[in-house]
Amino acid sequence: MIIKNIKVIVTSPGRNFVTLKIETDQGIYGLGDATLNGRELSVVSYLEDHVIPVLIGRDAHRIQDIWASLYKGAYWRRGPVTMSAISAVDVALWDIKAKAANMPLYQLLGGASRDGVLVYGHANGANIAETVAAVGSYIDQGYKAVRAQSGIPGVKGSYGVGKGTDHYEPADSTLPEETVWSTTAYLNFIPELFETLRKTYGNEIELLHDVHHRLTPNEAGALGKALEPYRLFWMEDCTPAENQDAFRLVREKTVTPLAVGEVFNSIHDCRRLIENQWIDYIRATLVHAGGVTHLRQIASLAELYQVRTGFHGATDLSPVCMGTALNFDLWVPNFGIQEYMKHSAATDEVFPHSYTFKDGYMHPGETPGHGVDIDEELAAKYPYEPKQLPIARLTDGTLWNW
Ligand code: EZ4
Ligand code: CO
Repeated sequence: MIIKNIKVIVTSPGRNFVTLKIETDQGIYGLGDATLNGRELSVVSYLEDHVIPVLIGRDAHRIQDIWASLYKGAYWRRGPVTMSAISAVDVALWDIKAKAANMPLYQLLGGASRDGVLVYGHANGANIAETVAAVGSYIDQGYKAVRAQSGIPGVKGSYGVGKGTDHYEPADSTLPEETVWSTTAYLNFIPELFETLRKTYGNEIELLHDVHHRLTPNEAGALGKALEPYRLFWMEDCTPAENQDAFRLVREKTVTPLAVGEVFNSIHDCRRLIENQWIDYIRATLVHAGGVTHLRQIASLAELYQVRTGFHGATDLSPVCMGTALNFDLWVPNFGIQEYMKHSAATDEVFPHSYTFKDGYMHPGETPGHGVDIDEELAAKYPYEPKQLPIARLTDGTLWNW
């Protein structure tokens, strides 16, 4: 099966998405997600200028060889732009292979290991009362796991808090929005949020929290310890992970489970974290960490060390990524949980898909491939809108980690 034509489709049905469409001489096509939030057009250029010309005329079935040639053949290895481009190609080729086999992707990977994929939703509010109510609304919708984020009194623009009744969408301004961060205010505040949630909803519901890289290892250890009575499912991205050894310091101080990796793009970003069992969940995703081919390798390494998957699934990862992730999740032996933020109605219309949600679990559906398509005519009606992610400064003006 020969690769005949490849297109990069940029569309913004409420937010920006980059989609790669690979067409073959046999009429079968595959889709891959290439969205890198706030840096979308750099991946478009990488694909159009450097990747597509190399792929035309190649055998679409040779996924492993194409992966290796894009990874090794560029000479310049890894990095989010390169790896997002490789991921998009890889996912599109797995979509093609599964369609050619007339099977949903999870069947090709090895079949279902479970009946459904446990997902967690995003609850947020400006204060504890609002966040508690938001968690309740997820429980009412059937969710078994909910991430809780709250505004902190006196701190402008806390991570994870929506504006008005909107879902939280951080990349909402042309130039980076400035937010403020106070570690002291945060650490004084957060335990009360989870204490209230446990008092209100009991111990059965799984609760998660995203620190979004704001703490030092020592502070993260202290927070993990303070949250132990409320039995979190995980504490996410508690400190930056460029220095993987930082997690040893956190691990020594708390038994609160640790998740990290939504910004990782390679197995080398998490090898030490996994081999030393410093984390419980790996969040590297199909769209940013090399597609099915590379994530399979990361998941297999993690399985040896009882580290489970917990893929990133925010709305800046397109339905193409979500559908692929759900196929992967249904199969992967060491599955933990999948993040799920519902896309807008406009996004769902541009990307018709077979995945469904019921009683806290999702299923990728039985459509051959990953089960997600694109309506190109509709996509064309939503032109690209330049948007960047916010930055965070300490109260004295020092630039901090967002
Ligand atoms: O901030 O996807 O766990 N989810 C997250 C997300 C990220 C965005 C960045 O593009 O941390 O909300
Ligand atoms: Co996160």
